[in-house]
Amino acid sequence: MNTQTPTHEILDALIIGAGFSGLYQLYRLREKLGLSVKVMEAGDGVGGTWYWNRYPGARCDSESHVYCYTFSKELTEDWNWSERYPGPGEIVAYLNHVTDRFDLRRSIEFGARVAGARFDEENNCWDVELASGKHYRARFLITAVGCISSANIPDIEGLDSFAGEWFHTGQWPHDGVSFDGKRVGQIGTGSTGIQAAPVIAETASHLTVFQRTANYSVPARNRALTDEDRMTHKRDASIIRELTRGNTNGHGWRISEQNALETSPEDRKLIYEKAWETGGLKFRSSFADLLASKQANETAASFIKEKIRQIVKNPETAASLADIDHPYAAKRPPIDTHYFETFNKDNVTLVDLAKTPISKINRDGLVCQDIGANGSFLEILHQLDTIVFATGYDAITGTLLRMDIRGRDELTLREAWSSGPRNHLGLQVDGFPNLFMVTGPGSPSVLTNMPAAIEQHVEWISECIAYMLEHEHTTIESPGASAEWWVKEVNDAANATLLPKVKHSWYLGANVPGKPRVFMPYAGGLDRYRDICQQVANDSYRGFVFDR
Ligand code: NA7
Repeated sequence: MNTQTPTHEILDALIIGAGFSGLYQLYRLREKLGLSVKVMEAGDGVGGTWYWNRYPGARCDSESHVYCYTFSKELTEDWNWSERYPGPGEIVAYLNHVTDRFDLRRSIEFGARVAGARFDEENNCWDVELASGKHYRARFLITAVGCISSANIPDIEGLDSFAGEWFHTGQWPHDGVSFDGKRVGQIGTGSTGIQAAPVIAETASHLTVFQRTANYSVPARNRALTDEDRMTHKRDASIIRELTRGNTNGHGWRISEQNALETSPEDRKLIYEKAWETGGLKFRSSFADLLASKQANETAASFIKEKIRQIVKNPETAASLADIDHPYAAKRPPIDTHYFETFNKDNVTLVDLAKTPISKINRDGLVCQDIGANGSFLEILHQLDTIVFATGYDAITGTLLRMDIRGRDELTLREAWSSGPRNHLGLQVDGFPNLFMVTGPGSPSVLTNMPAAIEQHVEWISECIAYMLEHEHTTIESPGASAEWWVKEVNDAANATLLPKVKHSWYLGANVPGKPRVFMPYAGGLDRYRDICQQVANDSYRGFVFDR
């Protein structure tokens, strides 16, 4: 990073990112604490993840009435969601509404990509450098960069030689992509691929879905909301708020207290059928023991696999789609609109990469390898006009580590996390004073309905800064021992579940070659996490050190 003396503004706080986290953090620090704050946003508009993710079929998996802020009654009153699950257009419109309602835009610099930040030990402030070369100085630096904003584009030989077009779902052109009459290849069958395939198949002349790992999915059952739905959500807003704050997952429901293994097979089937009809992520809350016991999980897994075999008419395709190698919901469980039904269309083919792995891309398309009966390799060319990479993200740490962040003694975040992310409560890293992370690694983040986790983090950080102002503290940081304790808590929480028991999962960083294989989110539940953070604050920020 260029260390030229910064000449620009000196702020109380600089926030990176203008999505759900950054906007609320700006509001809390500027409006409630009266601080001088600026948000640096790489995009040309607000929205964060949703600003970039405009791929076909993109839709939030949280229900709209909980995928929103709860801090302002007036805001809840004056916004009307149109569907059970909001799409990117509506979420971005909501965030623009919030931005204007609270006059936030004047504190946001758009097209401002942060290249790096260095802690100036002499002046106890952060020197932040933008890609443009511009500098800012700020006492507090808050990353609000989201968890899935760095695209993971696999390094497949020959991509440069491909004569057609290719796109990653997380960097989708804002003016759309036409698939009319095109032979489209989609790589990836995570939440994104499962949403995209049915929509791409509507207009493509042919869609080939390349599946590396078969995946579970439950129908989303999206629908238009009625006036009555909206009235109920507004009337019950405070009850819903308490519910999302007081449960493990931040959604608007509780996990059943009943165990699958203590329920008769007949009753269990009825419960799963009902959950399948209701649709959505709530399916995973059908029983208390689904993520704790392999045997219990197997009951949900085999129910869904049976549904796949019933829906998909071609037995070979059905077998590949249902050949799932991990426990249900041990990876992020997708929800869909006619995903499995899509494979009954004449213009859709599944390629099972477990049988014929990708070997390269050439001018004409994607080449897979088949092993002949005599052990010889055969090449199969899938001719394509367009390739869609629905291959996910360098999640949770990727965006943080792409910036050159340096703490005390020029220690880079990349060095500090060379064996995986280490921090205290998912909020602060040893050696990086006055740097806070919203929904970073070690916090419940992606295991929850994100706005619920975001509000908790933003409120905790804001209260911590208010405490520092009141007590005239200049810096706050967390010593290594605190990180050691918290990393153990994070590992223990994950190991009490089936979550680490998968081959490729972005929760584990295992989807990105070379990334340390460490379970990153805190799996102990948002309610428990909230309590721990509150106890730490009540105890004068136990485990943190002021004015070292
Ligand atoms: P995911 O869940 O990481 O899914 C990525 C998919 O791409 C998954 O099926 C991967 O297979 C596949 N993939 C990744 N790399 C390759 C290569 N090299 N070859 C073939 N297939 C590959 O990302 P999503 O965008 O779907 O979802 C991310 C989150 O966004 C989601 O959970 C929601 O929170 C919203 P794998 O399973 O790793 O074998």
